[in-house]
Amino acid sequence: MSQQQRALLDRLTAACGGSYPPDVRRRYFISGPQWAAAYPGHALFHAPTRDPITYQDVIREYARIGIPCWATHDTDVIPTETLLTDAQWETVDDIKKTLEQHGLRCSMVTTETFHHPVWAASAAAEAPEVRDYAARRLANTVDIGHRLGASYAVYWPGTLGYLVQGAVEETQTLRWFADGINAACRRDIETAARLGRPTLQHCLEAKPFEPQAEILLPTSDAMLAFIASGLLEHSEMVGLNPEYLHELMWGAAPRAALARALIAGKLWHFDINDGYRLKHDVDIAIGLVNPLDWLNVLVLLRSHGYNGPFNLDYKPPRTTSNYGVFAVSFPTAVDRFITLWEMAGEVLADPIVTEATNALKAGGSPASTHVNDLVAANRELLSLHELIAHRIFQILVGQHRGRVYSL
Ligand code: XLS
Ligand code: MG
Ligand code: MG
Repeated sequence: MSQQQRALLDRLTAACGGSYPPDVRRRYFISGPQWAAAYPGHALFHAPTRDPITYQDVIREYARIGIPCWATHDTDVIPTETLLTDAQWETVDDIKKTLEQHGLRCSMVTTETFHHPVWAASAAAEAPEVRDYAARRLANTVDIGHRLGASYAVYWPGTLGYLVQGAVEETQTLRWFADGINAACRRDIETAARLGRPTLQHCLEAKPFEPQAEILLPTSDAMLAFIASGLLEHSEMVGLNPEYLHELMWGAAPRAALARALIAGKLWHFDINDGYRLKHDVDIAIGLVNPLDWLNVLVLLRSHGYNGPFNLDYKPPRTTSNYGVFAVSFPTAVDRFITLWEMAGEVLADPIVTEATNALKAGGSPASTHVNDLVAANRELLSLHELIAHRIFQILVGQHRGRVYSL
């Protein structure tokens, strides 16, 4: 039965067409997180629907699909109790070997500071021993990152916030949080110098709600303000890992949030996924909800020469099987990203978009500088805004290549 169903899945996936061979997929700086592929489908109200899988499974399958990079939380691969002991290095070295065997590289490492009971009051808890432990865990992740050849470390602060008000003093907690990042940067400078490697790029990731009701650093903008606050000893080592859906969740225009990170020179890493405004973190795969917005996001990033990772931080839905995770979910997500990225190139090269944009920028040659003449000179030109949006829609659906839909 399940063999037949797999054959059906494979046949229909192939019938969709539009997929890229693994060697083409590998040309893009795409990373696959350990936790995304290994997510078993659990949630507060949901039991898991998939069986556990290992890093060996994930790395092997990513290699087969053509996902060139792998990323992980420390606890995705090493039990909490084993971290910070010599035994952790056995696993790290085995991961290194597995990555090499399959021709993958580790691009990013991150510390789990939200799931384990020790983080009940966050990594910036009142208790100094918890904060000291957090600093050691963050520094340890830096060392793991160097050992695996990573270039990025990500920090999603998770529980940094509260359910009920009054006990947590925000300014104090933010200072304590900065102490943890400072410890990671200090360790990075030492370790990188010892190994003759460049330091990592440390990237903060915001999420407006979950797993707390109130979050101290809820948006990428809040993270930018935190980086510039003076609390960080090495703010030049710290940038952003925005997540597409995390910005939508608070009602932002993701493209505008990314633009603010770009002008600050802090857009270093990008978690790509999809979902709905003002809803929880559903982590749907890229392009399944907002393909037009995604196309526009990628136009912005391409036009600014963004060359950091595109990290597939989504969760295959609970209805997808273990088999489907690698047969359908990951290859189709990668292919939608590539398609949208290439389409973004088409938008940038499109003669209609280019001519319209240039015409808008040239302005309307007003008869005088009087305000009424400025309005008159631009009146017809400004209809180009809507024309450009129409053209981008056409590119999204392939109509720029002459395809029409009529009876
Ligand atoms: C959770 C975050 C998490 C980070 C890494 O919502 O997206 O997966 O990307 O800890
Ligand atoms: Mg994320
Ligand atoms: Mg998310």
